[in-house]
Amino acid sequence: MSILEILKYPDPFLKIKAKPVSRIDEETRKLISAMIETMYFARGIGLAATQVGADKRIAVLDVPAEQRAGGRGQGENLIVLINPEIIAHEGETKYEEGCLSVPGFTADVKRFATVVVKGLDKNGKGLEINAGGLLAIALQHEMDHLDGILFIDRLSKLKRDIIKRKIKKAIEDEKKQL
Ligand code: GNR
Ligand code: NI
Repeated sequence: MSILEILKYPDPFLKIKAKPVSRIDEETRKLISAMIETMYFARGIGLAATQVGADKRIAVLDVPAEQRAGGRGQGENLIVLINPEIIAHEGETKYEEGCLSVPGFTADVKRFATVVVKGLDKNGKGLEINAGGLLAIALQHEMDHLDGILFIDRLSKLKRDIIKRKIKKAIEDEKKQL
């Protein structure tokens, strides 16, 4: 059991392009378990290894299926993705995104509406996911993290500058309170 610290913008580690995983060893398996626990603890629908300071192309996701009474429990939709790649995409969609590394801020981000993602599962077995809706968005958001890209980097320069200024101000205000 271990909850990892989630790095926050503007931590420079969030800008690195993570390295592919070549072998799923004990250390990698431990990292994956800790990422899953951390994602649930932080109530996120996804988490990328770079957000917890690990230079590896690994993402975990649990996007709830259609919200319904007595909806599914934790773990039902858990996805562990190693070395993910988008091999096909269609259309365009906009969604108000948030990020555990940019707490307290959201913005509309343009993404592909559907994606086909291939990668490896936690056992190193090939995996292909056909996704639309929020899962497609979350997959693109997590894969961006593995390339050092945050959702705020996907905004127009004007919107990006405004949100970055707001974030800086929030960080400064927080410091003053200490
Ligand atoms: O928990 C999260 N919610 C979310 C909502 C809309 C679009 C993307 C996300 S991902 C985010 C968790 C996170 O920061 N993963 O990197
Ligand atoms: Ni994020």
